Amino acid sequence: MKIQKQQVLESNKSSLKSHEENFDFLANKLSKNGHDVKSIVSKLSDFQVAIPSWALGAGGTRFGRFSFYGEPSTLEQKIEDIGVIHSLTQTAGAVSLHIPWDIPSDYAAIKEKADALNIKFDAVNSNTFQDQPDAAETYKYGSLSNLDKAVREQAIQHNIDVINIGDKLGSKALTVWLADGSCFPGQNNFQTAFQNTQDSLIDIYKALPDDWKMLVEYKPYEPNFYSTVIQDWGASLMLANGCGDKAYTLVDLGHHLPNSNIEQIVSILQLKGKLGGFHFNDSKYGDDDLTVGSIKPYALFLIFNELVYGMQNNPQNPDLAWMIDASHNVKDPLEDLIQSLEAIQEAYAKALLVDQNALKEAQLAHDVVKCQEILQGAYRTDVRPLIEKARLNAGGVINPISAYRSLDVRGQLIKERGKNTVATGL
Ligand code: PSV
Ligand code: MN
Ligand code: MN
Repeated sequence: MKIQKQQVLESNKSSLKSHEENFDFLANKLSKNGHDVKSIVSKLSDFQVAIPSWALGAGGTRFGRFSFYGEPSTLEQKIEDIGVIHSLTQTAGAVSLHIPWDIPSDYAAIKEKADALNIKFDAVNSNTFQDQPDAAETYKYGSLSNLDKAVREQAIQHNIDVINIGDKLGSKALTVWLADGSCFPGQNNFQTAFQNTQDSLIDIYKALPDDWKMLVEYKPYEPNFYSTVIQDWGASLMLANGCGDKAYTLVDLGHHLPNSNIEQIVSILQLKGKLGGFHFNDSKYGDDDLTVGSIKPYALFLIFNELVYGMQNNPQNPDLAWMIDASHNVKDPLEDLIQSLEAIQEAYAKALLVDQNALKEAQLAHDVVKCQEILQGAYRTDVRPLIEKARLNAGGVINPISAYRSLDVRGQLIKERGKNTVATGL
């Protein structure tokens, strides 16, 4: 299934006029308030978010999994699905692979397919949270932190293999997320587990090409429920610093204890030049992996406000690897991803509307009410015409969900692939 240029043009026909009216009205208002609308729209067009290869099928829970049918079962098909989302939104120009789930059988063919769809290979993810069928050692009691040297060595080698696979595809970053930890007090020695993890990461880091980054993801619990070795940003930052300049912290929105101030975390990491990657999702309770912006859109906006500040003021921090890390149990995964992309663009656009100079002045004057007015003024703006314009300029559709439905993408996929279900999922 491939979306043709003609289909994009067709789909835009009926809503073009009302889009233009809405855009002109908003652009006029924003320009009068001193905003550079052209530059905001071009920033929105440039913003690209990686789609993880495991998010293209129904995820499921430990209680069950309900397929949407027509799901991709090969890497080629996963890339085709991202191609569909990217053609419509022009925001999903990258894929994040998980190894060993996505080892290409023919590298040249995969690269060609991705190139043709304008999709880049973003960070590659290693997997030491599952045992592989032919593996000599088990990760039941941890991987990079394991007390057993042979297990650590196997996990280190796996990460090095992932780097080599990513290198052949043009990836420039390795994301390490560990399930390592303990379920019961006394099960692990915290210090030994942390030190082993540091030493293992240093061994992996040594194999990192010069122009690569290592992204260290943290998570406070699950699948281990008493402790995790890399529990929070502090642990991640210590490990990254222990490796070197090319190692960074990765923030996943779902990987915090309730009420954590995530915007403050991203802000300080950027100040220190150590925020390397970002996983988007939303949650009510824990690592729920729900559609971005579906539960706490204002929190997302506040986070984006700090990210935008950092992108403008912290040259010491590198460009970030953006990825959606969500799971879909009751929605068509592709529709869910489109909604997530829309929510990301919305939060970004609103953050771009924050008048940073006025905010600084209000802060200097200790005018707390004004500070809030400035943030909420930006947040309350309906920025959808700006996002539509950004998509249109880049060759996408005005309304991706309605285009997806009127083109009957899922129906076509089921016709092509039948009742396939993805082989893997989290
Ligand atoms: C598990 O929580 C997880 O969702 C992490 O967020 C990783 O990024 C992802 O799996 C893939 O390993
Ligand atoms: Mn994640
Ligand atoms: Mn997660």
